[in-house]
Amino acid sequence: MKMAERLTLYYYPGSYFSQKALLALFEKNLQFNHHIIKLMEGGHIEPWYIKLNKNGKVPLLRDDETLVPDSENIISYLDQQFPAGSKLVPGNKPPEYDRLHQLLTDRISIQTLTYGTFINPDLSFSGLPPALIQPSDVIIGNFTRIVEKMQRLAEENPHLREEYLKKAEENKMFRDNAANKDKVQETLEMIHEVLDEVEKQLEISMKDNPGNWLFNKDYTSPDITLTVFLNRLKFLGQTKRYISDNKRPHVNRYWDRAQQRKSFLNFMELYTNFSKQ
Ligand SMILES: N[C@@H](CCC(=O)N[C@@H](CS)C(=O)NCC(=O)O)C(=O)O
Repeated sequence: MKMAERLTLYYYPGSYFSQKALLALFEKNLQFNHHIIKLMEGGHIEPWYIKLNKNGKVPLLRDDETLVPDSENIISYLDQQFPAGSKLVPGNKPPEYDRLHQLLTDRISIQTLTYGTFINPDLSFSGLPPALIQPSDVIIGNFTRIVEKMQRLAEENPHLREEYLKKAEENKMFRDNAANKDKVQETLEMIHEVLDEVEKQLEISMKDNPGNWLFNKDYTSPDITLTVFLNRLKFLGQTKRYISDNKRPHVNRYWDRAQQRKSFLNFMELYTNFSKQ
């Protein structure tokens, strides 16, 4: 079976967690079918998709009959199934690997960071790209509409009722946190703490070799998370709040290098082509 027929990624190019799965596929040089799930149009809450992934989230990987939800699971799955290409999850984990990985994946709410900056554009350090600026009541209204749609779908699909009601509650929370300016500022502060830890680790790693990634010469799963995170900061006009030649110089150099990595360039090409459509 050709690989392009074997693997399918259900994703949205602008979605943070989808971007992690895409980078992993590109790191592994894998061909895959692209199934775009349009989040803004509620593609992720269509009953057929909820049946495949009861969390109603992207990304989701299908490998023939196997369904793998969640970006971290997808990265581990690809690493086990396709040993060629970068080794994304090392057998012998370097010191600090687990602690830093957890910090990068769990500490910051990406929803509060992203939608919080959209709803409070004055909190963007260098400003949002004009195309992304919308009145905050429109953004909050879009959330409210999708919550109402989830509640309606719960009534229309009794066998998926629990899944839809759980999603409705979660999305209300995303909306309320993003609309709460204090919460967004708290999140922006927390990023300083996370990046301080990253800076310390990179200083150690890059002392051995300036071309090293987070832990050594290998670009692993936490590097994927860090790259996608730094890209999200850039997208939101937040990079200069945290990094420059004088602020966390190791993270700054890392980010310059990460943007030149082939997997990132592949991702950017895909993202740019999609945005042009
Ligand atoms: N832990 C999951 C999180 C996935 C996630 O939150 N995806 C977002 C897009 S970036 C989503 O599908 N949001 C829609 C929703 O929660 O209703 C992962 O790592 O894949």
